[in-house]
Amino acid sequence: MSNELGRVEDLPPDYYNGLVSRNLMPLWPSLRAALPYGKPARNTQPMLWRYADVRPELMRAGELTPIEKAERRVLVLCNPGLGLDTLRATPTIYIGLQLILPGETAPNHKHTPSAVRFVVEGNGGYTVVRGEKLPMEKGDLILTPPGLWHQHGHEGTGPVVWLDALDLPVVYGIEASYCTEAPLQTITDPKNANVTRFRQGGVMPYSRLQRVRGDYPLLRFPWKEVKQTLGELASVTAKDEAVHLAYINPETGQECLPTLGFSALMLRPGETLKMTKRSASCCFHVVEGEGTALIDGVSQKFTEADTMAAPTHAEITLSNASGTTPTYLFMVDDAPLHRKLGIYEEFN
Ligand code: 1HN
Repeated sequence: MSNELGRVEDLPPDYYNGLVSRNLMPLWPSLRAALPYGKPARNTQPMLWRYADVRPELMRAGELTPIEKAERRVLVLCNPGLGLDTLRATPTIYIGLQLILPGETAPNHKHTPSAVRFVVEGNGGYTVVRGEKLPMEKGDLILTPPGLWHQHGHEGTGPVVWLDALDLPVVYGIEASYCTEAPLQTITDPKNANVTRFRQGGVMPYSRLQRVRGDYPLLRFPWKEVKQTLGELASVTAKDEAVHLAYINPETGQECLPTLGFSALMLRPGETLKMTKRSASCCFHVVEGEGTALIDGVSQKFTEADTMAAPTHAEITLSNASGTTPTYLFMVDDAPLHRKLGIYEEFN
């Protein structure tokens, strides 16, 4: 493989300018940048956003900007390596922290990007998705898949904050991002019915058997149940294996959204976990506990409600700071997109 491909400067200026005037470009001066050898070029920086830093700014947004002026009151976690104005935590993952105050409603809309909410703090928040009211308790994962109507509300006291994760960078990048607004939904399904129907792994309503609709049957994943399952999984997991649960579509057994994958990790007391190196980029959100993340040589201490980002092909080691209590992390990655593109890889 030649390291000395021709440069733009090697071409006669009139030839190069003539190409440009015809909207043409020679490939060879850009080939190595477009297709680096051995490993992709990455601009994404290993990042940590401390909730202690973000929370006061979010509360200030609550004072400065009424919900009517925001639709969604969100501060976006932007990776400086990717440019702040592109609203990306990683090349494919948008992460924001959203605040809703008591009595507020965020209008009903649907859009082409896939979204999830992961509840960070507060009580009384809810999201209505596809006519069903989904309670939002700390640690719950709520899906708002592409094309499903969703609106938010808050019936409690005190602020409610959740983390939004979207594949917006991907959908925007392919010029397919748009939304539609409509009046608030009428609630047509009993509260939490999706969780009741699909709560027990291995069984589901018989009527779904012959007609798997591929329509996102389960929309809410209560943290209480995920945490309990992690504890039980730990009791049958070898010391050198990760205690790691994937959030799935119970009808298909596959990831629950098309492009982004969601999972929960338990770091046992005293555990240091070297993650399998993968092609996918990812973000971590600390549900409970504290520890250290070493991402591509950058070490950062994390505590509850902090959020981290890691580039593609990253070396990641996570350590629990406690020798007595578990640390729990929620993880978002773009592995489903990598798999669909046929480029998903694991190394080591
Ligand atoms: C969105 O629909 C929500 O529904 C939050 O809460 C953040 C960021 C970009 C595009 C759509 C929401 C969003 C979003």
